[in-house]
Amino acid sequence: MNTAVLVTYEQDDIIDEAVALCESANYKVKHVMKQGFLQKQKYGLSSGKIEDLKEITSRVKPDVVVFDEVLKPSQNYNLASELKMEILDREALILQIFEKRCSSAESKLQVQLAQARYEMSRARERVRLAREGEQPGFMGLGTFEVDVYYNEIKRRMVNIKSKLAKSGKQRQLHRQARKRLGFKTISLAGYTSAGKTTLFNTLTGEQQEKNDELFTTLSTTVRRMTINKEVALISDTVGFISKLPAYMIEAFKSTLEELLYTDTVIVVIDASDHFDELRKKFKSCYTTLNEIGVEVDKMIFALNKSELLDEDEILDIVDLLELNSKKWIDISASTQKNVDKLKEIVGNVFRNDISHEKDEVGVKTYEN
Ligand SMILES: Nc1nc2c(ncn2[C@@H]2O[C@H](COP(=O)(O)OP(=O)(O)O)[C@@H](O)[C@H]2O)c(=O)[nH]1
Ligand SMILES: [Mg+2]
Repeated sequence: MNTAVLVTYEQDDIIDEAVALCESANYKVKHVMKQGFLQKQKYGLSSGKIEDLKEITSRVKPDVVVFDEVLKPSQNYNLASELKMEILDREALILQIFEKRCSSAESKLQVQLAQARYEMSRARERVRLAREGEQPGFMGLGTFEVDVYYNEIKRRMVNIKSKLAKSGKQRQLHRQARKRLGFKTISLAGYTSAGKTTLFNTLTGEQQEKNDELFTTLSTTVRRMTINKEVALISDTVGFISKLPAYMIEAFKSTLEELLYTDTVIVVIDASDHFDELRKKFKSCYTTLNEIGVEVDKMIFALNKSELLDEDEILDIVDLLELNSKKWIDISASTQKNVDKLKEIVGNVFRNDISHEKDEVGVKTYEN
């Protein structure tokens, strides 16, 4: 794993998300610098803070600095020249996560398109700066070269779009290939920092050492576990991200396409979030899953971090999110609370025991 120094805001939930995003992109966060404001003209940070950051990076020696805001190319350039290292802004970080996790031909194209859009918006600023004569040699590019660069991205985008238009067929093939493995499959969905990876590790913990051929060929985000004494495959999907820019939504959705051919989706919810946040995240998650075509009967709603709440608070959340008619369970991925019950529910979905399951889950969770 590579290392990062993270520059982010002061609120806990924002910090948690930023750290989890870094981890999804394979960066271990070695230091977090918290700031009230990250949109200063020259560096994003104030000039005084640059000195602090320089001191930190020379001590920690990270591979990159992750800046949890969108940086203009000029700001990125200024920061990189001061710190003498690669700077990843929030959007570049998210694009790295998508790039790492796209599997089908179609989702690769969607991610390439988002990457091209990211570069395009930056190329535009370069063209503008070059034209205004402000920074003619900006980042080593002359006016002419900036135009060439801009046109090259444009051409690339047209090319990707035409490939995308033809890629519907491949999606189908990909889905069939997965099915042929012949195992039941579980996917984890939910917001970044809800606890998906922790749950993934909890659920697959016992199996980690067993390394037979077939399973080592699966990607690191797919592992085996046992449900009702049978092997099932579980995968940790790309998390939902707060403030995802509009141009990345299609790329994000395409990374979720495996949810369509999985047997059950565990929707991991951070039950310790404040009510407003909780409702907003749940709604966006649920709507998106519906939009991409995941059936509600396949979903199990796991209220995670529930060891931090009492029974009444949990029931309030169930009301708030209107989960009464759905399959839900309060769990804790870190203390293992109700993890066995969650596995039982998964087993029941596998058996297609849906109508019965709804009643049973309600009773079980109310009375324990
Ligand atoms: N209190 C509590 N914290 C948890 C629980 N599960 C995960 N976390 C913490 O939540 C943070 C995000 O977890 P992670 O699994 O990386 O979330 P992901 O982004 O959804 O994969 C980490 O600091 C975890 O230690 C839980 O059940 N209870
Ligand atoms: Mg994760």
